[in-house]
This record gives sequence, structure tokens and C-alpha cells, in this order.
Amino acid sequence: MAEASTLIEQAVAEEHAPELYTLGAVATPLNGLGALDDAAVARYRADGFLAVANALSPEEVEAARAGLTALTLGANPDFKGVLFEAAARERLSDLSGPERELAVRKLFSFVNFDARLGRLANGHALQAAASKLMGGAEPKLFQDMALVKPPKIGREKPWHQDCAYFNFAQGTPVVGIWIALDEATIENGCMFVLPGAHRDGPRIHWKRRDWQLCDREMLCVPATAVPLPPGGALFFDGLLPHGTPVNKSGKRRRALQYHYAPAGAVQDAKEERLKLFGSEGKDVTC
Ligand SMILES: O=C(O)CCC(=O)C(=O)O
Repeated sequence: MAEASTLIEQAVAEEHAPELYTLGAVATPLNGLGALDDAAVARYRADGFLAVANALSPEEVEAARAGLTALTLGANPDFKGVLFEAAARERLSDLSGPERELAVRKLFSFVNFDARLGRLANGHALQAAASKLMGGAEPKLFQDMALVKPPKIGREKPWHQDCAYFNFAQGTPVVGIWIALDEATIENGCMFVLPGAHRDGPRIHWKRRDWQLCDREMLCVPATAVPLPPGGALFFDGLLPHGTPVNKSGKRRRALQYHYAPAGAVQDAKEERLKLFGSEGKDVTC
């Protein structure tokens, strides 16, 4: 058994219908953050997302991976934000370092505990890009996570809009930056998005496998897959419906996810959020 202080996802992941991630198209990424010109910003406004290969250098990818490994294996004893997969509960205490890493579901709130991960979250060209996408506002980080889909047991993140989890007033531009640290493929659980659907605004969410859109709404709907090489980034609007399927493949899929809102924006609109996204979402976390 694991130590009492170890965080483990409560329930083993439920199966999902493969038709929830119906391939309609595959996104073509821009090459490098320098390619984020006015035309790219216009595309972001229209589609609600922008995929960029080579947003991070290979050295930055390596440093970020090393940061996650260090935090997972306890290099900083003050850091408590590692959540393990429920499927690994019984064997956790017997796992060696590398095996333990392959049992992680996510890490959260780590930017102040590892300088390598902190550097990517603030003062990097990624934030200049986020600022452009916010119409020039200064982006302030309000959430940081690493989503880790281990081989074979990596769970689905059902379809949702990120703003369903946040209490910003409607109209606050929220930009997510999702960064692949391994090659993210359709097989190991890359992002799927619904291009342009952010413009339809908030949708009702339900507490089912997660805080999510109704499966019936998403079954057999052609979606766009966003496979990315390591160091590739997906910028996406807080209202863009997105999700990731299970990872049944033999390859892990690590990703960082940083969320930004304009500096000064506050999360004080919980009642509005519950009205627009659904009253079941009182206490939900990404
Ligand atoms: O990386 C993933 O699997 C899903 C991430 C995501 O959509 C989220 O945490 O909101």
C-alpha cells in the first residue's frame, strides 16, 4: 500500500466509447513561436486554438522532463502536488523511481518548486505569444499542471471547456498553453478540439466520468486531433471544447499545461459560472 500522504486518484478510470473521439481532421502546426503573426492571431480567434511545433527547444524539453522527474521522486520535500493513477494504488510502494513515474496521473502547482518548470511559465516567449492572443493584455499565470498519461493506464480527460472550472466573469480572455513533452499522438492521447465552437459560448457540463460535456453531445462528432512533437504547444481559448482519449498504447504522454488570464482579472464569478456551465459544478478541479 502507498503512504497515507500519497495522493491517488479515487476511482479507476471508466471506459469511454471510441466514437467520442471521432477523427474529422488533423491540425497542422505552425513552426516556431516566431510564426505567430497577425494571420495566426486571426486564425486563433476563428478556430479557438493554434498549434505550434518547436515552441520549446530540445534542451527546454529535456529540462522540463527532468523537473517533473525530480518533483515526482521527491527532490523537493515541500512539494506535495503529485497525483497517482488509481490503477497503480496497490503496487505504488513497491515501485522503483522509473516505475513510479509511470504511475503518475498529474502534477499540479509546481512552478514555485522547480526553477526549470517555473522558467517556462513566466518570462518565456510563450507568454509573449499568449499576450498577443489576449489582444495585448499582460498574461498572468493562474494555474499550472502536468498531465501525464502513463502507457496502458493513462485515463481519458473527457470533453470540456476549461472556463467551466474557473470563476472569471464571462468575456475574460483565458488562454491555455498545453506543451507536449513526449510525442503526443492519436494513439497515446493527444488533444482533440472542436474548431470554432468556443464562439458558441458556455455549454452545460455534467459530473459524470469527470466535470464534462454530455457524451451524447460529442458521440460521432468529427473533431480535430492535434498531434504534436515534443516541444510543440497548443494555445487554446478557455471556451474551446476539448478532450483527450485514453492511452492504451505502450508510449507515455507527458504534457505541461499553463493557464493565463489578463493581470488584474479575478475569479469572483462562481454563481455566474454555475448558471452558465451547470449547477453540478460547485467544487470541481481540472
Ligand atoms: O492533457 C490532457 O490529457 C488533458 C488536459 C486538459 O484538457 C485539462 O486538464 O483541462
